[in-house]
Amino acid sequence: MVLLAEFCLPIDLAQLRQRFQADGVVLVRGLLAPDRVSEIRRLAMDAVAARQPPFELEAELGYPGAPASTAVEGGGTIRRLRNMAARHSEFAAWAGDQVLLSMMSALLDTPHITLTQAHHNSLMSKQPSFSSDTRWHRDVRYWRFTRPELVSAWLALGSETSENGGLGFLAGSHQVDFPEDAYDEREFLMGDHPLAGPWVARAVFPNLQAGDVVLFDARTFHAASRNRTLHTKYSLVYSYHASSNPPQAGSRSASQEGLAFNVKEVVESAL
Ligand SMILES: O=C(O)CCC(=O)C(=O)O
Repeated sequence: MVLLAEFCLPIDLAQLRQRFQADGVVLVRGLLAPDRVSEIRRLAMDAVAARQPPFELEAELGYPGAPASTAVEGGGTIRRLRNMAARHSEFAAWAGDQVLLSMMSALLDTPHITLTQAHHNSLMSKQPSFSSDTRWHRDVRYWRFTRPELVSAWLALGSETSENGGLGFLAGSHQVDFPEDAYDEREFLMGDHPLAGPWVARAVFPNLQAGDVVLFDARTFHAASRNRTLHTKYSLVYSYHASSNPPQAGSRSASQEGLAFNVKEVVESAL
């Protein structure tokens, strides 16, 4: 069975970088302390319940399992809240967490990194009854940066499994170019394509606990099913890029200014 490379505190950044370069995905266990995770989860649940914009509805995206339109039962189900880092100091603190930023800096190979606000800066709320299946895709399919080099940090705010729609990954797929006919009309990778099939057969769906973080390259294929439990799954996902890798002018990726960090300064001020 294929497993993701796992790390725990204190992180060996050289090892982390080596495994990340090879697999395009690594798992860090227990990165965020339980009290901070609980507070983020509480605030996130309040924000979903209060339907604070901006957000995206399941029905707007229309993935398999989503309500057919916003007018039918469940049509108002929120899939994700956007612009999380700007919503509350707790969310901002996680975006600027010095351990997280140190890892990002090692993976992106620069102390000057930027958190996008145009894409994954989201609270994913996968709700029972009306959530959907997200088929195999890589995030750079939708994003337009000078180079396709971004890293996402997926923070579990509770338990994540295949049952409640936890993410699965194709480790090593960040280095693979599949032919055009391996994708369907919505640009999802088709698991029954002869070149994609062997990759999908080796998919890894890690079980996560609150405070675990998956770091994955924006080129790494990932997927998730709908939530088949009775409880909403909450996850907070942020994506970072080197500040020297700006979004392409005029693209959606450039629609909002990112939040820039100098990781050396962040680490020094935490000492
Ligand atoms: O939670 C999911 O269904 C998948 C989320 C995801 O992969 C994405 O938004 O890019």
